[in-house]
Amino acid sequence: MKSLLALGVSLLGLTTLVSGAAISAQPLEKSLDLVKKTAEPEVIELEQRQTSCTHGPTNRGCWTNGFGINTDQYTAWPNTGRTVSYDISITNTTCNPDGRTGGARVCLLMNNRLPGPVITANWGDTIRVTIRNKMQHNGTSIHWHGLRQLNSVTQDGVNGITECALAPGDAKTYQFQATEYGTTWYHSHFSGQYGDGVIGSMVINGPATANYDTDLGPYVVSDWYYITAYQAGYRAFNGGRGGAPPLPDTILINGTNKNAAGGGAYNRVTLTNGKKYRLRIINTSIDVNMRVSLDGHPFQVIQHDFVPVIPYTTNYLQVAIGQRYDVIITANQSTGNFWFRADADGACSSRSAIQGRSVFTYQGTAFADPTTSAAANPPTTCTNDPNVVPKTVKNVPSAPFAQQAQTLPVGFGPVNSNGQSIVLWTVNGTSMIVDPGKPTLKYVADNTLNTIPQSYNVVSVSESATWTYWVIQQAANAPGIAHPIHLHGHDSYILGTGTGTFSVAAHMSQLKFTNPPRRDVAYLPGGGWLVIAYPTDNPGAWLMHCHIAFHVQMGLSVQFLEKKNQIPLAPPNTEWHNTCTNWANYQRNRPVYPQDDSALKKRWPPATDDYADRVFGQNGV
Ligand SMILES: *[C@@H]1O[C@H](CO)[C@@H](O)[C@H](O)[C@H]1NC(C)=O
Ligand SMILES: *[C@@H]1O[C@H](CO)[C@@H](O)[C@H](O)[C@H]1NC(C)=O
Ligand SMILES: *[C@@H]1O[C@H](CO)[C@@H](O)[C@H](O)[C@H]1NC(C)=O
Ligand SMILES: *[C@@H]1O[C@H](CO)[C@@H](O)[C@H](O)[C@H]1NC(C)=O
Ligand SMILES: *[C@@H]1O[C@H](CO)[C@@H](O)[C@H](O)[C@H]1NC(C)=O
Ligand SMILES: *[C@@H]1O[C@H](CO)[C@@H](O)[C@H](O)[C@H]1NC(C)=O
Ligand SMILES: [Cu+2]
Repeated sequence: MKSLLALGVSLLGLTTLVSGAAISAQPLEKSLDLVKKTAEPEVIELEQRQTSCTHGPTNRGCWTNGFGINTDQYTAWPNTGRTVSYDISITNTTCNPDGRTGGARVCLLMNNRLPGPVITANWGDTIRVTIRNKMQHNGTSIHWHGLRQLNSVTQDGVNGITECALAPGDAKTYQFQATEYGTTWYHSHFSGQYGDGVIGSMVINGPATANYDTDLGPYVVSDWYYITAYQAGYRAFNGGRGGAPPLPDTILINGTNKNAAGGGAYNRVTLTNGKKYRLRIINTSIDVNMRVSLDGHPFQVIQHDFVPVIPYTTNYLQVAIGQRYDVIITANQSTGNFWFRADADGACSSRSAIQGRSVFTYQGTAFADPTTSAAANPPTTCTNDPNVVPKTVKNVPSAPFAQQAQTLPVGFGPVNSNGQSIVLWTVNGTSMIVDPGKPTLKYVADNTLNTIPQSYNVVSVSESATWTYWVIQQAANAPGIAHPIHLHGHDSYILGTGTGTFSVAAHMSQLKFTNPPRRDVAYLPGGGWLVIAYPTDNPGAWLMHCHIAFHVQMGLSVQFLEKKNQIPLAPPNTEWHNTCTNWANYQRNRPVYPQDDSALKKRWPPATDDYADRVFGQNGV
């Protein structure tokens, strides 16, 4: 790389230079027309602004002055000064997305839509969303999946960790900057609520690693149950009526599908010959990992999660819950109807044979059910795409690994809960249970972290280390299920995965420290290990959990406490504190439903079977 001075770039106005390994937490000033790049934490380079380029179909790599596909999103972003605002109400209503004969069921929807509204912003914009809890009997909190929330942990939306749940009737305005670009979703983090419909997609426009003509927008692929997520969640608990989670009934694509009896409708997309389309695939399932393909049209992958990648082509994508793939489809055929397929992925322990279908039709062709076939050789193992190369090269120091890496075993088995032995998921021996009315950040604010319950499963990240390294290990007693592990506050640098038990002696040489894949959801293979790293540059309490909703309800979570003395807390007497007062008042009025899971379990099992019948009774299951 050329040096800054050789490029003749003025340093005037440059107030924040990153020094040492700590990556700057300060957004650049608006007047600062420079892009900072951190190839190695120790090396800071500055690139000249890209002046003569206009973002468009043939020039997707550039964005705006000084910012493009070569910008390191972790350290630089445009400060647009623009705010996009949304007002979203969550209501308790009914819906029947695949028109099944049994009729509608209870759904919890955002602005009465499934999925909820698409939030659209440009890279660097401020996103402001007012969330109104208009449900009668549930709290809520909304998480902006994958957004780093750099120095804004109070906006991460995890009740019991970063905020108090919003009581029925309460509202909160979340505000944060889109420091990264790409595709994501937002969803409730209150118990299993998102599975009943409290999800929406988010598009943050920015540069891309390959050109395309048209952005088709988000394509939300999700499993769906004819019972509610709470009913399914109840059955998933050992001691419930079954043991294993129930199977979903169908897969919805952008909120719709046909049902087995032929009712309902397929989602439809129209293509024009000769054009290239960007499709933003998002898996918002609660239980099912998906295998996604479009007959006759390979996918060119340009980005996964918020990480742009060197483009590569594949017929099939394995999409874990919470993961996103931005792909380009080339409409190289002149006529026809083609199946888009989203099937439960047997290779990733998804046991159901359910299928999601939608139809891509060429302009000029009459719409009909396609007769096309899927590509040969679907993947047979569940992987993290080890060959994916992030566009922005980021290397992880390997020297501290052996000494600093710590192991977090993921277990399944009896734990003692209120004197009873019940079967739950654990991380390092603890099944997480938090109190939605007493978040970790409250303990931080009150300086009472020494009294935080063990069930909060707080793990401290070293204050002095610039990188932190974690071995997530399936414990010997764990069933051979792959878990999509989601980290808040950071992208995981995926150093490696494997089967058996990880050891430095046996596996160090297999780890990838040079530009490893990065993303915010990574598979922990069944009977194996996942090794991740991340830079300790974002003070906060960051949840890391399995994104299978039943597993998070059953405690498969840990929280990393990072730089606890530098966490930006909400000032006194602000909305953040009011929501806690409102939640406490709601609890005093004896809510209809007691907390019976991680909140993300206080009381288990339900006192009597009546409780279960009350829950199950409501939809005539
Ligand atoms: C939604 O409404 C149903 C009755 O239609 C009720 O049983 C249930 O408790 C309500 N759920 C929430 C979260 O308000
Ligand atoms: C949320 O509401 C559902 C009914 O819609 C109920 O089954 C569940 O127990 C409620 N959970 C809490 C913690 O309020
Ligand atoms: C999916 O639905 C959203 C609206 O909810 C729309 O903006 C988007 O374009 C749709 N995706 C496709 C690929 O049609
Ligand atoms: C969504 O993720 C779940 C769990 O990781 C997976 O089982 C399912 O196959 C995925 N669905 C799609 C359409 O990718
Ligand atoms: C379109 O492209 C795909 C993948 O490159 C190829 O398999 C197919 O034969 C092409 N179809 C036509 C009509 O050219
Ligand atoms: C895991 O639990 C053990 C036993 O309680 C404890 O000594 C260890 O510090 C924990 N590991 C981490 C990373 O917190
Ligand atoms: Cu899991």
